[in-house]
Amino acid sequence: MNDTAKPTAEQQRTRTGLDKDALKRAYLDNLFYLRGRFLEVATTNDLYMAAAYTVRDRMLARWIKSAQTYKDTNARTVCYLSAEFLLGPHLLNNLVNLGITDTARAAGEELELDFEAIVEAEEEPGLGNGGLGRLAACYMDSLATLQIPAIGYGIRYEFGIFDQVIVDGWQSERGDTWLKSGNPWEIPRPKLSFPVGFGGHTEQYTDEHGALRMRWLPSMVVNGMAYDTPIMGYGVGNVNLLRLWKSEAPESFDFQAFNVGDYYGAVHAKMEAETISKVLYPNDEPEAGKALRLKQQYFFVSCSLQDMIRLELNNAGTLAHFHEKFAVQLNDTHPSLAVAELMRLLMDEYLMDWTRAWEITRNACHFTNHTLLPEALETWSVHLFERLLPRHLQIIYEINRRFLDEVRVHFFADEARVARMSIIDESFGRRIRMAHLAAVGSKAVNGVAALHTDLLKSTVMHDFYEMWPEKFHNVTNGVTPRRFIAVSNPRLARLITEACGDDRWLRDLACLKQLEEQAEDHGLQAQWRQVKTAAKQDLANWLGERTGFTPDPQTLFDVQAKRIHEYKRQHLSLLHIVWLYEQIKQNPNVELTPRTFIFGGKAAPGYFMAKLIIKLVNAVGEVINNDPQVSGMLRVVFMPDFNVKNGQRLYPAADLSEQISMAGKEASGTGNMKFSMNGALTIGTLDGANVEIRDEVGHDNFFLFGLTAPEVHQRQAEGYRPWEVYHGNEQLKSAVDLIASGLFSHGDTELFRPLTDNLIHSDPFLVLADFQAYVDCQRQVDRAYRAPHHWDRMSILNTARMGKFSSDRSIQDYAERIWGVAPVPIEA
Ligand code: 6GP
Repeated sequence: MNDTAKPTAEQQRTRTGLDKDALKRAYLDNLFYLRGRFLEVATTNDLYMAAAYTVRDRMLARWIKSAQTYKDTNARTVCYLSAEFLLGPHLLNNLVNLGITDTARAAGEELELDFEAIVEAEEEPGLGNGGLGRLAACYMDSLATLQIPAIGYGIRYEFGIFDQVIVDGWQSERGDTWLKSGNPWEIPRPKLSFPVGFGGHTEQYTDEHGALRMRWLPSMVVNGMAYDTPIMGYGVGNVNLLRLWKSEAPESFDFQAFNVGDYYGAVHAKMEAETISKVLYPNDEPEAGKALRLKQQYFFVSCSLQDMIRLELNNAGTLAHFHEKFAVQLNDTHPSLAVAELMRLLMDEYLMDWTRAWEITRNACHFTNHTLLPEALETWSVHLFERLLPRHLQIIYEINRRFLDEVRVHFFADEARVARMSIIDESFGRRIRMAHLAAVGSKAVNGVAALHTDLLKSTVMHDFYEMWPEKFHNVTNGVTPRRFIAVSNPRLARLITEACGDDRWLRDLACLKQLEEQAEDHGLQAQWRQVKTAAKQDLANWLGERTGFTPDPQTLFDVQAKRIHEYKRQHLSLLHIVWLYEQIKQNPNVELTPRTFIFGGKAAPGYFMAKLIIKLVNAVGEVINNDPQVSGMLRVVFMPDFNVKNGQRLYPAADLSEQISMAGKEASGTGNMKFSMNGALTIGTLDGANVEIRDEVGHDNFFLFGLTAPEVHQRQAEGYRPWEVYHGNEQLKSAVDLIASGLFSHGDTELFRPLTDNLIHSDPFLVLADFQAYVDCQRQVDRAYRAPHHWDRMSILNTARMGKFSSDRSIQDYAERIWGVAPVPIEA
């Protein structure tokens, strides 16, 4: 940057100073000059926008300095390719990371602003479905905090995950219009855009050196335009970049068509181009025929790789060291086309030969698997590829041909294995297995929790593991304590800081260990309980306003919040609730700990059974909450529209966290970590990261139940017969029967039949098999909660021992073992 163009230190202090007066001045300035308002007439959105710009202004100098320093030092950069980034609201998080929350609050007070209302006014960017997208956001936070140069690449969906409203107990979807009031956090870069082709055909030609080459002549080209969002590290000067692509018709487009008089044709083509980044696909839906989704994947992968190539050519002038400059991380298979696209760019556009291009590709890419669910393992029909990406299909065939030759040599004459490992699945029409493409084209493959990685190695990727054992790694997931403690639970954050003597734990979560020695201290316990009760009261008030039902904070808050899916087994918890209800009805004096069961989560719009589970939660709640005989003991409430913002209300308020998936199905889980960090105890199976959480917090401080993954496997191999379990357990049978009886459906015995029939006759996720163990375990929870000192001690120990589950630790693992990247510190 030209020095004369740079604001002077004095100018910067007044414009972007961090003290209260500077904040006040800047705030009024932004309100006036950016929103054209003064305080008396400003709307809540104006007030929020002015606050957002005031905070963003304070990040910009650091952002530019980070970019400049990364460039000057030519530092190795992580490029995190993800179809989803579930960021959550920015404002408070950025205030926390800048370390000016209290100052901003004080400035707001002097201006007589309602700080909470302004924070509330932010509409979160819901650019993700659940775990995978939120993990990407936590990793962006930790990369910046650990001062690692990184760019997150994804799609700027105009409509993110749908908003959920509950109508008559059913989920109803509403379009998410997060951009309607403007997005103050992003900076559009109209000049930073890349062409992305689709369709057409390929042709061979001879280049000027007489070499035979291929080129692709697409039938349609769209442009990807960059929108940049700064990602602020905590307590450091590093600000990294999240670059999201929006699809547009090339500029020349409309003019051309206009000239030949085809106005409507031009408008149509423009709309088609803009459709690509229009909407986020919900997961847990059949992929069939979703050509648009494949287009999205290719679109953002191509833009991102072209951007990296641009950066490298600007800096190094050659692509020979591309893989040394960039560590490309493929967040599940959604960006796995990167393998083929990087090959195409290097060979067809930059005229590299296959061997060198392959060397670069295989050393640049790394692949994370996030699920073992067979229906989530992406495949695309060869036919669709032929139509949309003909050149990539050729490249994939050639990658596969060379790879299968290696397989044949490695596993001498084992054609069955060749068929299993092939990137092309020939069994049901020809399909491309994206996980195989990613595994073959990557330097490292990792699972997201120890158990998940073991299962990955022994099941879906077993052949690959046998061929390349050194390629496989485990990196256990983590979550950011900045957002999930400091932002969501400020009272707890203050208490921890007080108890630990400083706030180092926010940067090094292992420091929480210090709390251990005070876990028995009744003074701390009392404060701990106060903090929990206050959070429960906040949640109760919020729920009261939204659902008309205000839970009693003196009851145990038993929370299950996550996507609604049969494998996660929300219906196991429902069977327990119905069973409890029967107990109380039969014996009103039965000794039980009063509980409020709180559910939250979205169902994929096309997933009938998941939607029926939501209906059942609400139906059971309607009956129980209106039954005066049980009202002191048992309540059930569904929190509508579970998203990051609402999650932040929920995690601090939970006493008990439900992590009850069928063992072997939940790759990791990250909600389990967020709850436990906030002092909830977990009731859970030995699944995903639960295994490691239990090992860390101590087996005595975790409520374990249920079949293990090998037991599940065995049970299914023997031929699992749920109707035998149903007939063999009186209590289970009566709970299932009560649901079928119509008691919760105004006498309708058909409504929940798909659910109860499915449980009795098929029960693919062993709900019935785990029922008794679950109920018994819940009885232990009941007893434990009635011993407050004991409970508080366990709660404190849960928080104290969560150090491992900071996303800082996960990123440290990736940095050392997978990416080989080092910090580039920028002073704050
Ligand atoms: C999820 C897994 O289901 C969850 O267990 C894990 O914690 C999370 O990823 C982060 O690793 N998977 C997805 O959300 C997904 O879409 C393709 O997988």
